[in-house]
Amino acid sequence: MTDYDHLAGRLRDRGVDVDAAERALGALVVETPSWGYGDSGTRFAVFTQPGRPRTVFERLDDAAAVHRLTGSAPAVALHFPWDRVDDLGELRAHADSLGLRIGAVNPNLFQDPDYRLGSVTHPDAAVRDKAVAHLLQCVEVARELGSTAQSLWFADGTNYAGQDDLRARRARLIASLQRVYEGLPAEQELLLEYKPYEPAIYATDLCDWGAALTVCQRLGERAKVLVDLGHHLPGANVEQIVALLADERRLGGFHFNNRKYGDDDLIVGSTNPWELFLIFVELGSELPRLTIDQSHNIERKVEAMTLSVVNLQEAYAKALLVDRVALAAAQAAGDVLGGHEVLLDAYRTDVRPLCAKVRAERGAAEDPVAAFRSGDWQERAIAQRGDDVAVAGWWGR
Ligand code: RM4
Ligand code: MN
Ligand code: MN
Repeated sequence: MTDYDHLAGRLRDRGVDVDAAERALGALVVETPSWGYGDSGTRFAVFTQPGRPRTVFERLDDAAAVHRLTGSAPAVALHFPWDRVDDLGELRAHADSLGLRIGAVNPNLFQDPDYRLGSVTHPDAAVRDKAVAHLLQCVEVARELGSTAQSLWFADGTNYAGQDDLRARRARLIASLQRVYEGLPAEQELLLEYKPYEPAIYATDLCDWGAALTVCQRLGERAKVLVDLGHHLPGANVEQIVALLADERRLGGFHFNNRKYGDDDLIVGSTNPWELFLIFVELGSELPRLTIDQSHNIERKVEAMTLSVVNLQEAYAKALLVDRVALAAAQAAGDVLGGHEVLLDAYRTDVRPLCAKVRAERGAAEDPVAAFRSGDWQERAIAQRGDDVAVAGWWGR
């Protein structure tokens, strides 16, 4: 008897609809980030890797490799101007040829020196106009690429009490975003990402889910909150935030990564797999946009991204096994640990054989990380692309 037969048999005995779980798992879509394939670093150094992609076309090639291995990563989120090309049609065609589509478009309002005091919140109207113009340009870029979301993160904030007026900044933020929202075609959503601190140290303009949600409510129903798992103060109950936003129909999506201390951007599921599982339990079968936002500085990019997608598949698979009927019954009966045990039972299930089967059925690898490690992807990338250290990474582009 194979591991899969053993697992499927046990699950069926427990009343799990294994076929339905496999169908749901097979439909999982994860967007990987173009910026997760190029060189990156800490604030102390950028680590260049031999064979890294030199252009957005090559970054898509790497994303396609992750999709081939995992079967769940058919979309790629782009960052502009880092991914700027002369011919967007050519970029879209390249994605098509690889079996990929373009995910969320991420504008960049945090590297231009003009944004020293903020972008959409800047005290000077001319700088705000410049920021809004970039955002509207990204709306057009998305339209041409067939993307359905603008994913916005602002570095805007202040470092010292008294540096600027907090309410005036909020008013400027809302007024600027209203201009963007008005220019948004019906098929696009506006996702607002919050973050408590960094680079602003005293007051970040979109510091938490409440700040983001209330701005979204002022904009309109296609404005939704994006939850980056690394953007909470220690101890925050992220799955509860997810429940609240989903209940308000304002959960726009995720930036998946994992943290131990700050916004660490480690591989999702590497430090807190229980939290990741609980988030998928909260989501149920209604999944919003799921994007990876990580910084792989010393690990090999394609391998790290592959492991990230596998970790998401396993967390989702476990969540699909939760006995919802038993959970509701325990909750209704006031059985404090009964519901907890239902969750533990699903979480402790070794779902790897089930994930392997679903991947194999989709033409992906049974064990994606092992397949990557035993293949010659890295060697071929080095042969084709060289290891020229002069290629700029994501800081420098
Ligand atoms: C931020 C945030 C954004 C990402 C930038 C580079 O901390 O997570 O999503 O675009 O980093
Ligand atoms: Mn993020
Ligand atoms: Mn971040």
